[in-house]
Amino acid sequence: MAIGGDAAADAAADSGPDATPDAAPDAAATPDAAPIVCAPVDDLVDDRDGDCDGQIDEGLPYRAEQVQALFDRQCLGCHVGPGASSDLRLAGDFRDQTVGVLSLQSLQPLIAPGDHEASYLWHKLAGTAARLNGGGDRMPVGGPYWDAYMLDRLARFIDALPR
Ligand SMILES: [Ca+2]
Repeated sequence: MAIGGDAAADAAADSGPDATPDAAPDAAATPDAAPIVCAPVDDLVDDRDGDCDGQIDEGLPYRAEQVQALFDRQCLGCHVGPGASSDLRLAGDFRDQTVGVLSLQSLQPLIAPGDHEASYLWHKLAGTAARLNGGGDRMPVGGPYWDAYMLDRLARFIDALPR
């Protein structure tokens, strides 16, 4: 029977001399692999996780194009074109439509250059819009929401904008 034959073959393979020593060649190969070099700190905005902690360029400001790429991916479902939600458009260069521009929800600047705490857009992403007399849903609506690492990088970008 085929079933019996397979079982016998499996048993032979499991108990054969090659069953267990397979790990040895992999272990021997490890020293030849390219070494992973982790710096003590991730202190360059280079889009790499320089200190191997799972976060890219943490503690450093986003570049404008990185913010735009996030907005393009997460916000343009609603914030684009003539019918844009809250009359906020984020396509193209978001800075043209946010820096020093008042939010219709709170009449606070969407981005107050040099001051993320006064920036309504930052609070909408952080879920703290009520602090600036705003409200509505945390953005992006339905999530995934920006985590503390991303919010910190956006805060640093805003804080670095000339007042
Ligand atoms: Ca890192």
